[in-house]
Amino acid sequence: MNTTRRIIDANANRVREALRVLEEAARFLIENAKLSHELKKMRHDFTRAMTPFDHLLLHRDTPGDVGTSLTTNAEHQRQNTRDVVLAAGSRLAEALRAIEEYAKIDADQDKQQTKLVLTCEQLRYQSYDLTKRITLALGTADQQQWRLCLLLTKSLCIHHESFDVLEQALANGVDCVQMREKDWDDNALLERACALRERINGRVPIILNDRPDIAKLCGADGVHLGQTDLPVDRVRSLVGHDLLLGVSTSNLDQAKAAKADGADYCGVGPMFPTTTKHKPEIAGPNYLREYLAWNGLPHLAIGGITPNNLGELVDAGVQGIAVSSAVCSAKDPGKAVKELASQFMETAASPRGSDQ
Ligand code: TZP
Ligand code: MG
Repeated sequence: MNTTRRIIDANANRVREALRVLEEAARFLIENAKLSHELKKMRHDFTRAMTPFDHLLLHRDTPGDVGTSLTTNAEHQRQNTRDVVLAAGSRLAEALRAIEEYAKIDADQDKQQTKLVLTCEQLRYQSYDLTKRITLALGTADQQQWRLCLLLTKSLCIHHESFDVLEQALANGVDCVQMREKDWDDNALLERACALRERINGRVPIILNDRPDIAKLCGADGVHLGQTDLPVDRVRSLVGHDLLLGVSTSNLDQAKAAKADGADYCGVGPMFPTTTKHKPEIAGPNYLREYLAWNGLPHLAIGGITPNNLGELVDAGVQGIAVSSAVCSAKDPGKAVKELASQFMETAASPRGSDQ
């Protein structure tokens, strides 16, 4: 019947369009080769199943379609890339289901039709899973480029109580705090994280080093993972979009992998020798330059940064830094933050040497 064929043709177009939207997200937004490949394969599987029905084009009657002028406001509005992906994912599943249902009519008399029904059913299940994986890999919707992140470690605060260091840092321009405590008991970590979150009280985001569980339990804004911590994609599926996810990287391959797996920002370093963390190899400002040319995710340059060596990073175009000992162990943490901020904040938005 012509009407059924028109329905299948219209929905086949929806499937192809929606798959394209998802493929572009996997390829260009998250640069994830595996997801791109899976979507491409879905598109090919669908095309193959539809080939015997190519003649359906003859039943197309767009001017006579009463549905083309029916749009809703929701169709014209997307808040962010996640909304785009969710809308495409729903459209894909709906269109596959519509083909599946209408192709069932008289399918027992037509092998190709039965095959189309089964393929659409399989693709629909795949579409649920892929849409979820793409939205997760897109990360949180509010990725930010912070300027000055304080890595707060209690034992490094040798001249002042750590909350005094925190207050002085906040008063002088720190716009993000990462709690970094190694080898603490879990209950002590949680207690400290809760106390820190209470003290910060929403003034800036708080990120937990290493531990997504503690981050969730204390209501932190994010978690920061190293290369040997839990895998980024697994943590992303564990925490969904509730937590910002940062990843330490020392080369561009690691940064690209972090992005493909759902990271929101990268630590980029170490820039200089540091005693805070054992790092036999220094990535250095060259890696920062490479990272900035890639332009993939917000960054925090890290490792041995002090007011004395920050200039080289500013020259390279750095937009955000994370510091620990230069502030925690300073005699005057407020002054240290001010010295970092003064040479950096005014140029962070437009790198030195640029005339914008
Ligand atoms: N990751 C790379 S270097 C580093 C971390 C956590 C240490 C940063 O501390 P500091 O004292 O600013 O060098
Ligand atoms: Mg770690």
